[in-house]
Amino acid sequence: MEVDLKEIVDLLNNHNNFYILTHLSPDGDTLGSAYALCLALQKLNKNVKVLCNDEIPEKYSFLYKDVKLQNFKPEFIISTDVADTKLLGDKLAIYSNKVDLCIDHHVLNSKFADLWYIDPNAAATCEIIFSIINNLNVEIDKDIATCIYTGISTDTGCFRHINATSKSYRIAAEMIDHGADAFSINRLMFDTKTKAQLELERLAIEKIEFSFEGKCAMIILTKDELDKIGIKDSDTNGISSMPRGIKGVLIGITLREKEKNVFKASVRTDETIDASMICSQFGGGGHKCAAGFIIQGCIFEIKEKIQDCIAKILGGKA
Ligand SMILES: [Mn+2]
Repeated sequence: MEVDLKEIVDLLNNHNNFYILTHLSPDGDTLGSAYALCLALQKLNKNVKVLCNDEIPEKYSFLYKDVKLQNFKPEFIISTDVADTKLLGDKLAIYSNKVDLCIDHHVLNSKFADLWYIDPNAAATCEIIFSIINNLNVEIDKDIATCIYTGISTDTGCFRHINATSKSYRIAAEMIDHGADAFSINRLMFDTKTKAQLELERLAIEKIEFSFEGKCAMIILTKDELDKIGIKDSDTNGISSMPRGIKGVLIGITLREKEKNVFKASVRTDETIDASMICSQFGGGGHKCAAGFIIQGCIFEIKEKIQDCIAKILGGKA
């Protein structure tokens, strides 16, 4: 059942022990949302714990440095920025049918929870969390502001993606007023890379393939190649936007082999093409210009399937 902000506030006020679930391969928005809400609820003297299937990459550690670690039995389970139970991962799968409230901004949210609040117009789930915290009458301090700013900035690609609205900027500006250090956050999120990430970029440039008269660019990276660089999977997200950034490219795709014959695809598109529609045909989803899916099989067949799908959109032959 759909709920509004007022109902969410009542639910939060009327419970005391919360788990907040985040999605696989956690990003700034799922973590920023979860920890902002966690900090706000802890200010109201509630017990809160944030859970993630995967180890949280070191670069996000500033988000939770002041979160209190508490042990308790959950009575109310929330998910933030999770579009489907598949994205909870194996370890959190036990909560799949136990989520009480889902807070999200993905258009194709599968409405798996008992209650949900989904706003596809929000650039980041953190924008929704901002409204919730305001309605809870919790004062936004530096730590909460840092979490909310990080989620909005990362989900908008530092305010450059099509989803960034004047509201995104306004909330971000307010977070800066509350102490969020925009310079340091953005430097860490966008302008800091490891040597392994640089090696990955070098490899990605070498392996880029163009098709459909330069309108499609695809990068396929095998597990062997990624292992050779010694890069952690959580550090590979940065290259997803690379193919789409090339002049004339309308659809950019990166395929990374996570385990033998299992590929994670990231699709980035021009605003005239719906990336989430492409990905939904392969059982995935996401946003209009940025989406993804997981696909299993021989890489040549996978490539062919993807190209057939793209041929329908761009017309012509690969
Ligand atoms: Mn998000």
